[in-house]
Amino acid sequence: MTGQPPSTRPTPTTFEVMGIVNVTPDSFSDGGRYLEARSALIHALELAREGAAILDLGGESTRPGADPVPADEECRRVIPVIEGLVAAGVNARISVDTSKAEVAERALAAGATVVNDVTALRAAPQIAELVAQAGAQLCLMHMVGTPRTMQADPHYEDVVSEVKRFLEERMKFATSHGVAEQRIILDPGIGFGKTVAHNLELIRRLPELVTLGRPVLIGTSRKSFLGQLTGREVDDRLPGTIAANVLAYERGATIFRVHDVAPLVDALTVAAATITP
Ligand code: HH2
Repeated sequence: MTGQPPSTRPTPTTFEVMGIVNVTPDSFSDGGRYLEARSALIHALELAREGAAILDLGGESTRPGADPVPADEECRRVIPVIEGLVAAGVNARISVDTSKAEVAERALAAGATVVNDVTALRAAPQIAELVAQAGAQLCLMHMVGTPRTMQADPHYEDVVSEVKRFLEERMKFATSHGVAEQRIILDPGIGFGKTVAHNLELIRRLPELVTLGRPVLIGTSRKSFLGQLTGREVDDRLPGTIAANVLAYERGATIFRVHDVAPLVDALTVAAATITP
């Protein structure tokens, strides 16, 4: 996509791109495409070649209204992909996007070193101990309600301070259950129980979340607020995705969860060189 082999790129030191690998039949933008483990594995390896520092494998969709998936089925989807990535010696950290202890445990045993929990340990607090034992990283994300209910009339007095308080409290919970603070990543949860105005305000005031002292991850890729702003369908939201991520980078986010890795690596490389010569 970029016409440049990864070896010729400057090594980015100030940002990490997290490539999304959805092994689900119903994800909002690429559901079904990578359901089969082999095609998910090929896709994940391609994202690593494009410069993804982290590969985020998800076996359950978190789109608004999505149906829950049993742990066994989630494992059946993601574990073979993790095993394949490890066997291939992939040059990226493997993250599992799950809120279930059983899935986290099996993923960590198979070689994942990051657990991305969109419930921030509220669905399965035992994930804290599993992460602590494995010495893995843990992403704690803000969400109001559950994926089934989260977009029903979200309301905040002040979205940024409420998200900040929530993340601070979940970080305390995680560290009091053994997770090392330096292994925690924080995420405001763009699109999870938020209106367009809430999402934009969170990006605009991101420096307030950066003061929590942990890396901030941002997930805007192809999301519906970009569609509402631009009128674009899900497959035509890359320019909006890039704009939102570059601005989030400028405001202190350092990890960017995206479907389109190569264009984001380019955009953030230019942004980084511009900000820090
Ligand atoms: N967004 C989605 C899923 N997981 N995890 C974090 N930490 N931050 C996010 O913003 C985030 C996330 C939703 O996007 P996607 O994976 O493309 O869709 P789906 O959940 O429908 O599979």
